[in-house]
Amino acid sequence: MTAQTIKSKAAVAWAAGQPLSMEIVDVMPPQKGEVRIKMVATGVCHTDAFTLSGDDPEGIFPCILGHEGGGIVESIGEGVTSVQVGDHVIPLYTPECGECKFCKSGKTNLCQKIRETQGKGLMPDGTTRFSIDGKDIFHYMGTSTFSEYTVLPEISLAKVNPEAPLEEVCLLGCGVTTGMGAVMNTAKVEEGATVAIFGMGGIGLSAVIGATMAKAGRIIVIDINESKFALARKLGATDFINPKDYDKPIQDVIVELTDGGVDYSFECIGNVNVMRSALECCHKGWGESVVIGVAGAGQEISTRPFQLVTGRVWKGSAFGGVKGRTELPDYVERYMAGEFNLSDFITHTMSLEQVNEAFELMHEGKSIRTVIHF
Ligand code: NAD
Ligand code: AHE
Ligand code: ZN
Ligand code: ZN
Repeated sequence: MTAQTIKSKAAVAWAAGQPLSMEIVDVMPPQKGEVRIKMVATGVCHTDAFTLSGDDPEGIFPCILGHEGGGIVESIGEGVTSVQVGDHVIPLYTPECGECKFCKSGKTNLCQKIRETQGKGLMPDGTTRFSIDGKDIFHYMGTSTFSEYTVLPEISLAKVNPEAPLEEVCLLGCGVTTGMGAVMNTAKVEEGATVAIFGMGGIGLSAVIGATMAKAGRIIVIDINESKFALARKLGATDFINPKDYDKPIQDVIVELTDGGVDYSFECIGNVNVMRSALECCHKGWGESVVIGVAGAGQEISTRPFQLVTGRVWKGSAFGGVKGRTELPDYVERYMAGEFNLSDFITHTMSLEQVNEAFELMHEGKSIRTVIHF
């Protein structure tokens, strides 16, 4: 049967800086190469709040935010072969077409096949599938998971084990994969290494899991909110630093504590000053710092070039360097095999109607992840 336009409950961001508004939106059927999914659950990531704040140069309104979801295929468009109705899927804000220069390079997960239209809040054909009373509503990160139904390109879906609880593995759609992947794929932390992780939100805590799995010797975590340290300790962190306890740059504290600096550091906050500290706490000659946090429009990082001349390396990581279609299903399998836990991260669950509360909890530092159940 040909799919029809359906009505869907969605949290719409009408403008930057305003709370999301519950609306009934029209969701068009999936077009050629597209898939419509019914959302089961979605996490709320700091990046959703970042874009809503107006700091994202690519923020475009009105839109439907959300990019950390898990859902079930409801209908498929012409030519779709890799998923079928009923499949369990995780939406990918970093797609994997397998045929672009980036996918074929073997050097990056940053598929560029649809990056231009995705950044403009549009499907690959340059139009949107969401509307209210005929007015277009834009997509977000190609995913828009704060909607009961959403449409994505086929290349933006990872098909996962149907036995995996989507209410938990949705976190692999962004936060947990990002932190673990940055440690294991981007930095390739080795056994015995000393690691510093700045920011103990969902991303930083996932980096702690990655570092523990990599058998890092020392895992130093840094946060200004000490309530985050208990979970970090449970996940394997060994040293805990609150920068507010010191009256000198935190990089100096870490260099003293580690006989010259750490082997690897990760910035999981989005603060350009902390990015500098993260680089400068690295060991001379070999220390590597990975930027994960997303900084606002117009912000820039700086350091003395001498820091790089003397062997420190500054890198970045998006979605943990993970190729979504070919590699994410295995993260789900590893979760199913008990290699890591996701429920520790889920401090709150709520309905879509309560999504603004999820943002408040995040801003107050009271949540790690809120998961919205549909
Ligand atoms: P979060 O808000 O849950 O956590 C941030 C943590 O940083 C909090 O615990 C907070 O107390 C701490 N913090 C804030 N300022 C600090 C400071 N000056 N010093 C030390 N700690 C400080 O956020 P999250 O969801 O974990 O996301 C973290 C960052 O990662 C955000 O910038 C987000 O946009 C970004 N992100 C990037 C990717 C990627 O692919 N690169 C993916 C997901 C999220
Ligand atoms: N749109 C912003 C940058 C936002 C950004 O860096 N996004 C990360 C994912 S954050 C997920 O929580 C990312 O993957 N970036 C790679 C990409 O291609 O967008 C800006 O500054 O314009
Ligand atoms: Zn995210
Ligand atoms: Zn590609």
